[in-house]
Amino acid sequence: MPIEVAAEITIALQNGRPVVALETTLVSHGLPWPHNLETALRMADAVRSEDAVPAVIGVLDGTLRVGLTQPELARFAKEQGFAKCSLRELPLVMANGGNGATTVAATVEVATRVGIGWMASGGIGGVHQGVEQSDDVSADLDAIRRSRVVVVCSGAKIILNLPRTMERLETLGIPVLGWQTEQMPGFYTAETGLPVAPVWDEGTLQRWLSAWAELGFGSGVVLAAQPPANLALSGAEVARLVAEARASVPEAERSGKAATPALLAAMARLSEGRTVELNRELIVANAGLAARLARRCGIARSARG
Ligand code: PSU
Ligand code: MN
Repeated sequence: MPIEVAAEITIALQNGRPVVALETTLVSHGLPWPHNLETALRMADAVRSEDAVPAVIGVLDGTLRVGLTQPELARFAKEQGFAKCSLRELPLVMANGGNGATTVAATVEVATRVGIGWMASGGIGGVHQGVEQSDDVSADLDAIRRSRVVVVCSGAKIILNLPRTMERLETLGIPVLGWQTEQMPGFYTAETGLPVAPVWDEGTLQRWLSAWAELGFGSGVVLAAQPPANLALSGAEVARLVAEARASVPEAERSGKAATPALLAAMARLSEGRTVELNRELIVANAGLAARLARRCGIARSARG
């Protein structure tokens, strides 16, 4: 396999220890320097503090790597020219000997290949606003459907068309569970008004995951947790911010690969950094939660099919 897996991760997987995959797009394209590096390191620490092993994924000098070291992560944070790699960009960057950051889509696919069953992110991609014209739907959704990964996140990114994103998840047969919430979290807010199946405790989650694995329908799972309450925005605040961000971004950057980074950057600017702080904290919290749940509720990979 053209994937280089760090020895620590291979050993952890062999011994049935919990491993949590982490993406690098939020490092290279999602957060500004130096918050991006600090957040990536805190994510990895949050996983380790729950006695699990972090598996940061990305392409470095043409090699697809699972388990990047601290100095390597610093390159993703600092250097220019790291491509945003969804599935189809991966082989191109590898063939060119280049550098690439993985999106949720690429991360869950690679995780599935190497037998990692959990991943943490901020917000997943989904159906974009203006989809009627652009047809822009993130590859994250279809990749999660094909994967065998539980994606712990704060729902889908608030810049998206969230009702349509929920419909698409339903169409794809991807289970969406609300971790201790009955409302789908919306990245920077807990208030989207969209209903989601709640799971209140670890025992229920463990039984749910076992049943899902036994049924063998073969899809990943979205486990959505609320953003930290002390920093989260109200539904009204976030709606205003998204509208302002969309108005401030040139038409050409409202869809396509540039859309997500451009809109997140606009929201950061307009909120004077508040969304950056929130983004950082929710990512770190999700990493810790994924690690804890992987340890307590994870089931043997063989059972996952
Ligand atoms: N969540 C964040 N910041 C990000 C992303 C998610 O908090 O930068 C990234 C993820 O890598 C996700 C990608 O897979 O945005 C989705 O991009 P697109 O909408 O172009 O598919
Ligand atoms: Mn897109």
